[in-house]
Amino acid sequence: AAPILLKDYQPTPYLIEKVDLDFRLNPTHTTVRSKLTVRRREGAAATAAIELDGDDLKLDGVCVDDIPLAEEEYTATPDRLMIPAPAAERFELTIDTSLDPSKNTQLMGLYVSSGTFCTQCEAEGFRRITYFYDRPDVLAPYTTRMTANKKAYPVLLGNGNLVESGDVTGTDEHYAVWHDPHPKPSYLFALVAGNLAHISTDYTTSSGSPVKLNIYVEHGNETRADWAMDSLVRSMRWDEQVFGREYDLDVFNVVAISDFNMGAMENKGLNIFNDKYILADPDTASDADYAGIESVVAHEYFHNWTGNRITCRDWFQLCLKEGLTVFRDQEFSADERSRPVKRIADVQRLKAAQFPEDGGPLAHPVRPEQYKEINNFYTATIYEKGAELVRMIKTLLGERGFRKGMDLYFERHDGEAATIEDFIKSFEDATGTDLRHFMLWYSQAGTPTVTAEATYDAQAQTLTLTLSQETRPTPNQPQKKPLVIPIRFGLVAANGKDVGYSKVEGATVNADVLLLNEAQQTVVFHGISEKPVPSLLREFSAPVNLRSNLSLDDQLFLMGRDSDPFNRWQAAQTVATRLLISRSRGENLPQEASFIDALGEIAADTCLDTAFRALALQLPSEADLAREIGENVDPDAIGRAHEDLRAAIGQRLYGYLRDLYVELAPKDSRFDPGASAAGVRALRNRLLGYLAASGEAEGHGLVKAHFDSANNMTDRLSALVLLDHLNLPGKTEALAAFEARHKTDHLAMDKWFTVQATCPAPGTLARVKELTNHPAFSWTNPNRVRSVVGAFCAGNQRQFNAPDGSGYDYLAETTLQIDGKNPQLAARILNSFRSWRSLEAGRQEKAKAALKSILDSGQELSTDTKDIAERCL
Ligand code: BAL
Ligand code: ZN
Repeated sequence: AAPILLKDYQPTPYLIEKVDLDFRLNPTHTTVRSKLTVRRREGAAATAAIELDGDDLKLDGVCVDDIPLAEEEYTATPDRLMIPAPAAERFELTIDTSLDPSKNTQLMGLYVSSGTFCTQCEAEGFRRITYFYDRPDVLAPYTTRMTANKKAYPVLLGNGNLVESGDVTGTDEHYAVWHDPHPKPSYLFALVAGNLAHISTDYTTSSGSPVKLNIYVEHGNETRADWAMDSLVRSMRWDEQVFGREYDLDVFNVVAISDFNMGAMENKGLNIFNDKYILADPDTASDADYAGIESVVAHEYFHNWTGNRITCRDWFQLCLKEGLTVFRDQEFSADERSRPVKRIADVQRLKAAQFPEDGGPLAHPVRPEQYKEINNFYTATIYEKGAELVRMIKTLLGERGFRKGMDLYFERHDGEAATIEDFIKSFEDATGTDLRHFMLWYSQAGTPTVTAEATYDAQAQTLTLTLSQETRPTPNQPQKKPLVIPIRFGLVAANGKDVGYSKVEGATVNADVLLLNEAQQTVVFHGISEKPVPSLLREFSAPVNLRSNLSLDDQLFLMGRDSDPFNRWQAAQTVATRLLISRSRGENLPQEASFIDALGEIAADTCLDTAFRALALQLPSEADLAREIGENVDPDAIGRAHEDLRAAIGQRLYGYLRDLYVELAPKDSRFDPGASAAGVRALRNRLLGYLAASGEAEGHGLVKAHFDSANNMTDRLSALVLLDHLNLPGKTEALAAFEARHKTDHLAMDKWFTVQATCPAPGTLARVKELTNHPAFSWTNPNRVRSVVGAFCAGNQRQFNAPDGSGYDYLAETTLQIDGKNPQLAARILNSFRSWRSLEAGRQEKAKAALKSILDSGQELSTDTKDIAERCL
């Protein structure tokens, strides 16, 4: 199929003024009557056809102004309904369709999950319910009537406010009518019908409007929704305080569903969540889960303004809502927790998920210019890099300028479907700043590499920074231009303080932000009386790779002394990366002992946030190292180097880390999910990791004791990973104990699956295949598939990349197996091939053959899977 192009955008010839939907819900035979008030757009030709999208639809009838159309008056296929030239300028179009939600395994449109009817319409799921202009620029108010069996489906939820409900006399059915007054595109439509329990809270907005907040879960899970509710209330307050945005309906409903392709969905007034991002209690959810719930609940809530009230003109603008909303949820979590720790976590995620995408065959701009399958563009580039661009705008304009720009954006575009140009123009107009050059970040793919060389001239008292930038070619973009790169910096003196300077030449510098906007710039700082160590890209002020001529000793200095916590962490990562890469090549660098001692100092530094200490003690992952090496990668050599350095750290610091581990033991058994208590658990588990890696029998014993005494999932899971991945005594009993404890809880069992699927030891693939026969596993549940197959392919560098190609063949086979049922899920796991070209030649050949086998299988592929396989090759 031909790709869809941004430059081809055309508004529809007709507008939809009003949508009235009537659902008669039945698992195998649901009928939908859609009444649309249609008006020809001003300026559109009177002869213009109305052409609506469908997907796999069965049409039962079509009327114009209540008069059935004769067959020759329209054409209908499962994917399209066309009325050649409607006679009137304004008319009511009634469309009847029927569906079998029980057979909907794609989890797009209307489907049934554990007996509950639910919907997923973004991006193009509404067209699987009824024929419609299923595109984000057609906005209308919706009224939804639902009728269903009262006993099986006592809860009936729709968008907006409930206007009417009652029993259908003489039947065992009841009905509810919901009205959403805010015009919205079809992708924000939702309904839920099921037998669900709920928890409620009364919220009052800062201007005094009451809102009922409800979270719906399966019966018995009510208390596990408390943290999500707490997160929701805090998010609502934060958006009022930080962005001046209030909620706008009488009720806000959230529903947890167990079969869900995405993390969650921001449908207007009726958010639907993957239950992984709602359910939490200390026994089944880790600290990472608590943090994840907090940020996803906030993210979906924040979409109410950035996504719903102001939506996207077309799917090319997806980052307009996603990048911006990720930025907003990151800021929320930073305010609720530790800002530097949150920034480090966000950068880790960006580098782990987005940098490899940007450096491989799936690279695309933050605002793509073409796509074949929009589902494949819910990517780390749109989301995480998109958020980085918003962050850079804030860095360039400052706090006040940023807020002024956001206010203007809300004022100008509320109720509209907007573009990136509209967004940027709001900042330009609000602050008088020219952001034309900045727009290149939206259209140019690839991660720039910034190179910095510092030279100090003692006599002239100058520090010269020679900066350059380069972005490698990406698919369809052979030539790259220089970008505007804000580099936050400090020049660190021996005492750890930033030195001042009298003047600077060669770049615009605003406070501590230097602008690199050419391919090369030489920047001279004058009046510098002692040789400083430049600390560049503080707070990770731009999504770039930084290479500098700082020595390992300079980096060790920054690791211990930089006033910017992010760069202290980054310096530790840079040193560890160099040590590990050298080890993977068979060399040990002399600075290793100093590095390990510096880690020991950070571990014990009680002036630092405990969560920060835990992060600073974490070595770059094997995947991080593969990305840094970039070509001819041998995952086994990296894995060995990683194991060896962890063992070296454990051995050199053993007694010291053990004492600290004991000292940090919890004083009582109460569980506190807050950031500070989670930070202590993170540090203690990190220390345990080194004690385990040391090879000391005592350390191994501590791991088993940690597992046995754990009163929360974070500790239990950390110990289980060590027992399993290091093959420590007690591993088999621990795996069995975990399984016995959690066998009825699918989310906890996902963790048990993932621990085993990510074990770096040989034999894991056979174990993965066995796990897919476990009673708790299901090929139709996306969370289960991701916890086994996804975890193995994306989270097990050594075994997925086994030199015999067995991991690649397994991914190809499972992709084909899943594709017929759930194309989105199949395409998503197939993304694990995205870095195959950076591997050594033998593995490259095997990966390429596996990818080709998907295209040559003879099986009819979904557009989702075909698109990823073709682009990867
Ligand atoms: N809009 C899809 C789910 C999310 O990003 O919130
Ligand atoms: Zn989102």
